[in-house]
Amino acid sequence: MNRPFTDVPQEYYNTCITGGTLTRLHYTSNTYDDNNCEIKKDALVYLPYGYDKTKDDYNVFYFMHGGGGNSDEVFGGIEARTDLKNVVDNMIANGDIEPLIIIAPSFYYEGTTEALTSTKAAGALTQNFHHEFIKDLIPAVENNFRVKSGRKHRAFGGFSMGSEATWNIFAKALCEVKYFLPMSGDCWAIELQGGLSRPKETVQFLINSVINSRVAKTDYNVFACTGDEDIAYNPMNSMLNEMMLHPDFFEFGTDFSKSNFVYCLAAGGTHTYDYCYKYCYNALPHFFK
Ligand code: FER
Repeated sequence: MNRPFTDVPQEYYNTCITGGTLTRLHYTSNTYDDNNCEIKKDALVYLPYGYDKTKDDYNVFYFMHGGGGNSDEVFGGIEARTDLKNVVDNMIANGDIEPLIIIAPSFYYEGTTEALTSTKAAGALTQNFHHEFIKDLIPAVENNFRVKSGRKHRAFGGFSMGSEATWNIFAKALCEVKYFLPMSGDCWAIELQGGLSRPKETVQFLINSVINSRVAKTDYNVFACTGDEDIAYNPMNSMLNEMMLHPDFFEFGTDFSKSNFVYCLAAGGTHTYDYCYKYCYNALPHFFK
């Protein structure tokens, strides 16, 4: 029942003549912890080709980086030094997806120290990110860009620790987001790599979150990706296998026509952004339908 993984066509890595632009969004947030400290945050923003010429409102994909990263990481800064922008530009140009806005925020903030090197400490930040997402980031995006409002126009995805952040947004902000793209990372709500060590409790935590949010099974879609040579393969695969035992909440299929959950496994896929961008190529055409 896994969805076959498709590689990105080689020409999608080339510069696209109808490319979008990157800009930066600055906003104010809070640590939302005992320090209750105001913090300055920023996100890198991808605006599709033609954004300045249309009056259209767009769907939004929130894309979280992995451990040790920052808001520049997934696009390679405003200069677009990674492959992501070319891949998305070409997907839009070829009609694989509708033009969309991509927001690359960060779960770190200035003053972050040990969480930059400790994944356990980073996990505390990914599990706190929903406060900032709901209270500050979504409003800042909606105040500054022409985006469609409402959960069916929002997707959240991320790589590695950004995948952990994605499971947390699924658990804590399901009322704000319909589409999820966890890539190469399990949910650490119970403990570090709990998808492997405590799959039953981890999945029960996610089920309880769905029940508490009162969102119907037909109203959330998860496209989970990893590779069989990825360091996150065992934790994520163990967790997804446990999820398959709960079709009342997670019904696996090869697309979202009759199911709400897709597991896309790349043979030879490693724990790298190269594969992460390929997962975006596989997933994004299934969102915002
Ligand atoms: C995982 C394996 C590795 C995972 C995260 C990592 C959230 C992160 C590794 C790193 O940042 O070095 O299953 O899930």
